[in-house]
Amino acid sequence: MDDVDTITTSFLTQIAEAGDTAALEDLRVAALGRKGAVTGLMKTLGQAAPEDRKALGQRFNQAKDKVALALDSRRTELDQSEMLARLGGETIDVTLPARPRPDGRIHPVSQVVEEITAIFADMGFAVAEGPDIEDDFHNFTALNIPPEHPARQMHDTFYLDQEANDEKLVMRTHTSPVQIRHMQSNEPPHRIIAPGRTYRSDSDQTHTPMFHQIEGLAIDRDIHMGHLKGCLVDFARTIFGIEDLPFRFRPSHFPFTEPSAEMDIGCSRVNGELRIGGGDDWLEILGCGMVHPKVLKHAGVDPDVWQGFAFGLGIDRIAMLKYGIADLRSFFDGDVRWLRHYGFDPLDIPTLAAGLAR
Ligand code: 2U9
Repeated sequence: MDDVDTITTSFLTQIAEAGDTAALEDLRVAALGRKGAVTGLMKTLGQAAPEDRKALGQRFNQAKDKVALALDSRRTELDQSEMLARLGGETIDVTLPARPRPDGRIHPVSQVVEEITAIFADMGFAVAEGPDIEDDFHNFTALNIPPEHPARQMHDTFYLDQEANDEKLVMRTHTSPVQIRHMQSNEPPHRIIAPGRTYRSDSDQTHTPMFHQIEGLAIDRDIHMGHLKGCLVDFARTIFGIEDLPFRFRPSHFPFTEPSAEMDIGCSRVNGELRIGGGDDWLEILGCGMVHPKVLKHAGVDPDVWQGFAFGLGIDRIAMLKYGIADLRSFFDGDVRWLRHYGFDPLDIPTLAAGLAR
């Protein structure tokens, strides 16, 4: 036996006897590693006579392949027996209680959307949605806010570079375009609410560039201010959980409604702390009115046959009032500690039957 056979046989024996995968790895390094014995054989080729090199090279390669194959098959055997040993030794106690998992919390804005949606759903309103990026017509003109109307400046609009019909696209400044689109593609009567994100270039303790609104629309042949008042008073009393909540409607002006009003609820301010309910103070919570005939016409609805009311309110403001959160900007900081404190149990789904006030 020459060197090649001796080295090969020795490794094959040791590999067959290797007791675990760690010992096998040591053998692999000792044989095929950079400084291994089989690798070392290859390095001697340069010193052999040129006419012997081809045959020697073939023998070395065969030796290397044999050792590599033996390593592979022994590894498969050892892996399998190590796994069987582990499985035999391990037990799972299925009677152990599950480890508690931290559950997520519902953001106050989402909670209030759910609550408001539940209230209006019980009155027969469906939820409608639309795009956050709008064209000039749906955000302004259809709502009786023509170009150069001062209300356009008041909206602090974010304009995009892209255009449609030679007008810059905008981030919607209110959810009103959702109602326009709904009327354009559905036949009256309409009873919808449109909750969603809205955008205005404004930022302080009570304004953020993105905020949330819910608007509502009820259109039928004979809807009047009495229906508006009934729905909105019922809404305010349910959302704040106060059955005899005082309210008043003040005349106002919006381009899209005529007549227009703002609704206040009774409150008191004790040592700077706001309390909703009785008292001698008033707090504005929403704007509303009868939809302007021009708006109906723009949306393809005949104002001689159909009429109705609309309203709009800021969701974030309602959440701040209802849950005593002072700074609107904290809503959108994404701080999980804040969410753990102000957030809601995901399993606590609001319904009117369950009573909304907690
Ligand atoms: C259509 C027709 C009329 C929606 C309305 C208001 C009054 C209103 C503000 C409340 C607080 C916006 O978030 S806020 O700043 N909104 O006062 N919104 S009436 O009127 C509509 C909407 C759609 C087709």
